[in-house]
Amino acid sequence: YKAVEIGRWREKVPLATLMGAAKASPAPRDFIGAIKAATQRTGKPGLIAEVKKASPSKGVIQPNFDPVKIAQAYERGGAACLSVLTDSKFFQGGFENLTAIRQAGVQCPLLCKEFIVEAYQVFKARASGADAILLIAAVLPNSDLNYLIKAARSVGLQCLIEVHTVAELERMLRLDSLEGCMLGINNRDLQTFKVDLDNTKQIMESPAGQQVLQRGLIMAGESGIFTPADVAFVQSAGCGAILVGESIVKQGDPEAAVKTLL
Ligand code: IGP
Repeated sequence: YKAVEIGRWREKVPLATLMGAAKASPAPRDFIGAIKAATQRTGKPGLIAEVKKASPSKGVIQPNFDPVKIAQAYERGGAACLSVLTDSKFFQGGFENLTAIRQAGVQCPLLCKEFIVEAYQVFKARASGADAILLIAAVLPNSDLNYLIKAARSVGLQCLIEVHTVAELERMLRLDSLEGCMLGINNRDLQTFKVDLDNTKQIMESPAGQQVLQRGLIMAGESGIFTPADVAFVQSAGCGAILVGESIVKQGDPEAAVKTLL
């Protein structure tokens, strides 16, 4: 995260123009509601399927990357929501993928997967067709999080707030308001890139993890989920959602790959 160049997304479009475009774009869809509905239907964690071409740890995962085709296949397979990587520097993604997927008529709510540190990116996400944004606890103090959550709410976006440790989760539970927010535990250590699903279990067993469930907040298990056994593991830990990229992107048939996790 240290490598994130603050401000590199500042483009020629003035903030006021972008805010106008964000407010004028079609009404956002209920991301968290779609996850809850999927769980009611299947009894399993709602799947957020990630449209991902490459990653810093694995390099190019999907050489013949067609974001719209992958998104449509995920939707046909029964994904509740999609996550679209817009970060170009580390993940070879783009905001144009978000727009293209939305314009192709995909109905699943869309998460903008970006390293968001300022409100400009929040409005850019909404203007590009996102229904929710990712906020990463490790890179943001609570004052910034409170501000970015408010900016998101002002244009109807929901937030997925990502943590990696119990201490971060405790800090998130002290935010002004988690209205319109869900949480996620990233099982990948972003310093070492090591994945350990046990991280989800340990955090959910902590008092902060129990508070998440008592407050009726949805927790997503993120990263390193490959098999139905992995899904069952994070579900038994208390996750109501899963965020999966690599294991379903890598398959020749993403629609079938999604079905194996539902
Ligand atoms: C998906 P995986 O191991 O299934 O491809 O992981 C997702 O969790 C991962 O891409 C991710 C991520 C992030 C990417 C989680 N948090 C923050 C970029 C930024």
